[in-house]
Amino acid sequence: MTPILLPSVQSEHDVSDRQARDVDPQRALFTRYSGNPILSRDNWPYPVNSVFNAGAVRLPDGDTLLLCRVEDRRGLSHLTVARSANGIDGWRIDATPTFPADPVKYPEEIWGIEDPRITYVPELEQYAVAYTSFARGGPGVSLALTRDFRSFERYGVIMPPEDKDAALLPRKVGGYWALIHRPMTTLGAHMWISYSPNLRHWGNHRVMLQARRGGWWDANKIGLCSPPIETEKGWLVLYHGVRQTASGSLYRIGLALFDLDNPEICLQRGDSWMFGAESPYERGGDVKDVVFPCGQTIGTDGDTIYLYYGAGDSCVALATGSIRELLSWLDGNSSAGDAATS
Ligand code: BMA
Repeated sequence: MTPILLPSVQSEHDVSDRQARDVDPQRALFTRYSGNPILSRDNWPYPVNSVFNAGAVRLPDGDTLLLCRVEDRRGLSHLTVARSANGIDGWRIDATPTFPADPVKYPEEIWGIEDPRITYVPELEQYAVAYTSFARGGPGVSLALTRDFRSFERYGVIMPPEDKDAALLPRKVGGYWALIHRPMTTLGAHMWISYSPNLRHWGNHRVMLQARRGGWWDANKIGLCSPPIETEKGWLVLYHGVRQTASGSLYRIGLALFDLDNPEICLQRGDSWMFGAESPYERGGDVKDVVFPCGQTIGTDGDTIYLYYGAGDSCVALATGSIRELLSWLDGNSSAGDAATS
């Protein structure tokens, strides 16, 4: 295995060097793992077309669990668990689909389920998995709870089509559960937040972050990537922006920071994207020029982000970054929230 920068091997000197570094807008904020991609159909224990867009969580026993979107050879997706002791290699993959679509009981899943985002919810002592359920009406948001990623309690569709890119916040805000999601409306493809007393009935829907317009990298469509990261400065949100070009869509990743107590308030939004398709496995694949993170874990130092992302809609790749560096980059490269919506 090629070494990757792990928090345990960093010295105090390294840390102070990083703090002292100037904020350079061209500096790469994420470092790709040199052994990428970490998972693809070649690793899979049964025949599939592709493995990508995985939710991620660090389990109490220290294992990293990826809940991978697996597209079968009909073109329909299901979710399968892969576990690893170091989150990098040695993946143990369930022999059969862990969480298949169940279109008999849940007709909204007739064309499969996609793009899970996992949130551990301490109050419930369970993981909440928000995923895309795909049927004739288009993609919608469904929710399931699990303690062990073996049995799942389905809540069914919680946001009707057309909606996707959803994750639950890990705790209640103002006494209500909060869900970030991306409905398609006549206003455009913006990120919204909605609230619920019981995870079943949702209301108080508000726009949280708008796609920009015109020539911006995140004009046309935006959507949540991995679940928000709670920091002292606010909810740190990675979001994807889509730029339509003559040769297709470019999916790239930007950053925004939202108020901890009122996540509808955008405190900062990066002007430029900070992670885009560069490597062959990102620029090629079934869908070219796509990086699509659905999950991350945080290292034992509380700062290192292990970002798991789908590359080219074909495989899962890993990149590492630093929460502190992302926050400091936002300080030097962002507009105030309001200025960012034009
Ligand atoms: C989005 C989602 C993702 C996919 C991406 C690029 O709309 O459907 O699942 O990775 O497009 O194709």
